[in-house]
Amino acid sequence: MDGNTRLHDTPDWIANITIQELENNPYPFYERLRKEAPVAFIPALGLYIASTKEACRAIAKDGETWGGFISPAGGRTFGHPNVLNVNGPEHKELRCMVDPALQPRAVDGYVEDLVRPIARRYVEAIEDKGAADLVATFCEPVSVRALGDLLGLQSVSSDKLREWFHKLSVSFTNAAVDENGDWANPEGFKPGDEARAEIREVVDPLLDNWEKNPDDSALSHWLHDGMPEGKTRDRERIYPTLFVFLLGAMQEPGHAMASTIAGLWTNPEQFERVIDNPKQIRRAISESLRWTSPIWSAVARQAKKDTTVAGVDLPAGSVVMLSYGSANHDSNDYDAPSKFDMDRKPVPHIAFGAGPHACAGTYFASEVCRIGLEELFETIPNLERDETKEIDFWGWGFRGPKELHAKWEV
Ligand code: V55
Repeated sequence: MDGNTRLHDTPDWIANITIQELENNPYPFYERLRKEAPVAFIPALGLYIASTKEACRAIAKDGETWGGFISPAGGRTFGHPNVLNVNGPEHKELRCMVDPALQPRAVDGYVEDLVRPIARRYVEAIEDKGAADLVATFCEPVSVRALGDLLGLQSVSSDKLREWFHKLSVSFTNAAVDENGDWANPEGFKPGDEARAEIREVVDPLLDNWEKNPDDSALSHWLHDGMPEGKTRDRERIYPTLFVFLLGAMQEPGHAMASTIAGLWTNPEQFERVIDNPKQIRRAISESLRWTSPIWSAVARQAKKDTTVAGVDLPAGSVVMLSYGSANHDSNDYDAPSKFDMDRKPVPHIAFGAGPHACAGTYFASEVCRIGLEELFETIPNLERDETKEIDFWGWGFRGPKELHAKWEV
């Protein structure tokens, strides 16, 4: 690590924070950060964190000063170049590769036919059971199957896709460094290494086929779009971004659906209203993304030049993590931010980021959640929380309920 730590007088409460504490419950620490140190150097991470809405938004939107950057553990997990950590023409090329299938107009053309049958299939599998963990039986399977089928991974089972995002996530969030800046848990990257090797084994033959026989799947387009006649995109330019997708884009719509249900369970009147009026599902999802942002603290930026944010001087090269889950609890923007309240004043959240690296899947993910929850609530309108089981939210990089136990009369 560089000498960053020495430039800063880090108070004990910041110096002693551990990633485990943040993963269990990041909110108390961040509440203090927002008040006392909106941009703070965190020795356990070897980088800065921005925690307020204002600081996160200012950094994310200023593509002149700030380049997309991936956390060291993220870079170790995905490899280079991936869409999160390139800028300028290289970023443009990768966004031109991933964006077409995710444009709202394109999504509107296929999303009903893609997602509704998937959601129906998974809800039918639990409908007669009277009880289920909705994370494992519904939210995650719908999330991975929707994107899996869009990409062209129909031959990969939902359980395998869930295993992949889980392993990549373990590796991505293995962010702790020791006092020398070396990995605190090098073996924590093994699950990601395993997943990457298996993904390549499974996807290489699919790419072989799409090279000769292009079809409508998104991955076939990733190979062919924007390439000169007779050429396909080099796989080494595809895989790192595919790993990004197979983690966040697979996992987060599931987190969002689960958090929406959990949020509604904290507010029975609003839950009932949403069940009775499915049009309100969109608003419930939007409030849930603010309330428990699925990508809680997983993106970063690097300063291209010396700059100052929230009164903190940041030399060129400084890396700042944007903790959107904290920004979305900023009391400057939201009254009682820890309350789920879909009737609150609609101040836009920043769960999908902002600026040049704003989420490519904003619309697709929201539609997957909407259709999934429409099918679930329509088929099981008497869905209730199983009060005998705790709801444990977990995660700092990515956050959502680990399990969600529901019951209903059959
Ligand atoms: C991010 C997104 C990802 C991912 C890791 O925005 C980090 C941050 C869309 O996937 O896999």
